[in-house]
Amino acid sequence: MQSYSLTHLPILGLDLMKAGRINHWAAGLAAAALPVVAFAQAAPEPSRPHRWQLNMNRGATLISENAYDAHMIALWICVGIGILVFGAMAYAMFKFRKSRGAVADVDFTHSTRLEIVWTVVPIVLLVAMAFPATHKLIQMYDVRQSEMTIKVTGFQWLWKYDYLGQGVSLTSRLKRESDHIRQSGVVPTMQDHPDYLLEVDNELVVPVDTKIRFVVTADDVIHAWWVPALGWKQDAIPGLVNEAWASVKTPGVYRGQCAELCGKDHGFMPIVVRAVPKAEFQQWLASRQPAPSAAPAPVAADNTNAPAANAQETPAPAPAGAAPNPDAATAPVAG
Ligand SMILES: [Cu+2]
Repeated sequence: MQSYSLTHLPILGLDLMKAGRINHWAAGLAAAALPVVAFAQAAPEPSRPHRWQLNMNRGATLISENAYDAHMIALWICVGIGILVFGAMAYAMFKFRKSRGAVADVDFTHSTRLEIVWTVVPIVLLVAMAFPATHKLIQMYDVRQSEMTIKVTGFQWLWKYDYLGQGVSLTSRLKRESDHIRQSGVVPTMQDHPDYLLEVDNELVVPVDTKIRFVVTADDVIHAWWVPALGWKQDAIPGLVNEAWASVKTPGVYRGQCAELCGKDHGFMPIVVRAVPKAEFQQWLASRQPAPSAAPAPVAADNTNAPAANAQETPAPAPAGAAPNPDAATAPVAG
């Protein structure tokens, strides 16, 4: 019998539930400490967290950088306010302490001048922060002039990606290796499996420096498509199409997860985005596309026409309403 809870945080490299299952405090603590060690040694991925990292990542898109900048502006304003307020308190407590003969002013009621100051200053600060924040929010939702569109569909418990207008579709689900590890009872180490629960069979390949519009929906329950390095999280809701966009600046691998509790395998539907140079992307896309219509009798125009080497990697799109993948349905029972 498998339970699920928010203690599944594989994005942090921790599967606390699995650690708890072996009923051993020391092993649990070791499992929690290992990711920290391993992150420092693992191969560089642009958005991979590193040891003692305190701040958020800058991410790989304009939107994520906007979010980072807004966060830093607010942070430094807060630091300034903190220094002023705690400085004034410390000064007052030291300067006007009782041992130096200070006497409390019991007649003081209010100061109009001070009240104006502490009303106007926060207003100015809020307005000063609201202008750039609004500008960035508007930019975030502006999908005009997109160069391509990818449709993301959430299923229990995998993702389907359609490169709209390109004739390319693929499904992307937790890599079998991660599945086997989690069902074997073995506690995976970050040295052996640095991307445990964050690897998929088919990665979402995208070109860099290309404005990509994502339309996000779901087939069964509400999921959410979230890759932190892209700077946004979008709900995937059956019957609704949400949208967002990304233009990845740096080639690399960016990992994410479903971010909406969507059932017992919610913690096991990772997302892997591989951003590659444009030329490489065109090559990849061509290799996935249906064979060119040299033959005058095209049969079904789907990816079953793709070259055999790739057809093997591309599972058939999950039919709506049916269990999307027999493995997905049976795997957890075994565990
Ligand atoms: Cu989900």
